[in-house]
Amino acid sequence: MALAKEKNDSFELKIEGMTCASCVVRVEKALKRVEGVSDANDNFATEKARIVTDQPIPREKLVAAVERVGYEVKPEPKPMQMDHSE
Ligand code: 9UX
Repeated sequence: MALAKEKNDSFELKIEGMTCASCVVRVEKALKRVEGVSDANDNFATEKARIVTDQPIPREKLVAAVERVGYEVKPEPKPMQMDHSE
């Protein structure tokens, strides 16, 4: 389940429980400490973290970093699945 990402690629993770500005700071710091992450910008309103990489990073590494500070990464929505819950 490696996230084979190119240099300077960016992508989003949905973070569970990131509900205030201090959460954002904690999660950003945790993500920026992961090897290969060059930048992380979180938004608690959308509960998303935008991560910029400078080398490929396994998704599990990012998930582990988020979990270490007390949050969870939501699973990616299945691409072809219709979702009427919103
Ligand atoms: Mo304040 Mo954010 O306890 O979880 S840091 S809501």
